[in-house]
Amino acid sequence: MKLYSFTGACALAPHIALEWAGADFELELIKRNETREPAFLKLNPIGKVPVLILDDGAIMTHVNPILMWIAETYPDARLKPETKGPGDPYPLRRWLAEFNGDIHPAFTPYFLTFRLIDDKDAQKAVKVKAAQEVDFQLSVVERHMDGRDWMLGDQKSILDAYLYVFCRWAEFLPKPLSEYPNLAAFTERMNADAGVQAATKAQGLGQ
Ligand SMILES: N[C@@H](CCC(=O)N[C@@H](CS)C(=O)NCC(=O)O)C(=O)O
Repeated sequence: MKLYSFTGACALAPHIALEWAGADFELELIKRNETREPAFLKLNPIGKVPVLILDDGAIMTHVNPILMWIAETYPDARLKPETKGPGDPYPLRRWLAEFNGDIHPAFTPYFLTFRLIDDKDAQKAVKVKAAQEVDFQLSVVERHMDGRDWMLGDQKSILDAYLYVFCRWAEFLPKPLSEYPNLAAFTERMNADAGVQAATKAQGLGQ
């Protein structure tokens, strides 16, 4: 099995989940601009990591289905609560949707402003607005984490791997992570985790 990522990208979330699962996998660390090269576009036509190539050659893309696949393939790692009925577990599904559909895209205009507009002053203005939107979205998670160690309470799950990526990205924004005390404490907990340490080291990231 092979996971494609570039340093610090959202693919760090499935990378951490694979570590937590004890999966046998290989990391293919590429450069961000390689995601638009023809060879990569054959794997994922939208030019984005993560891409997970399974041992039978099947290709999986997008953070959420990859995270769910890991949690379901390695049930002993208990990376998601048991499914007891239709739509269950709702909190997991709700937060996966919010992370991938709202918080993750809120960062994009901040980091990839050059894709939206050429003018440098306009880029600065877009970044100000984008940072405000990230703050609005992250504050929801900050309030949710009040009194919780992990997104789902006391059980670590695939959501925590994804949230950790946002906390790392937030360090690049004007409002320091220390102004989100619950998220800062969560980041410290994650930094102390062996699986997180293995993934960040493999991606060439410091802590
Ligand atoms: N909806 C996609 C979003 C993935 C995504 O935004 N990937 C970013 C890294 S965090 C990427 O590869 N960007 C490369 C680019 O846009 O050039 C998913 O869930 O995987």
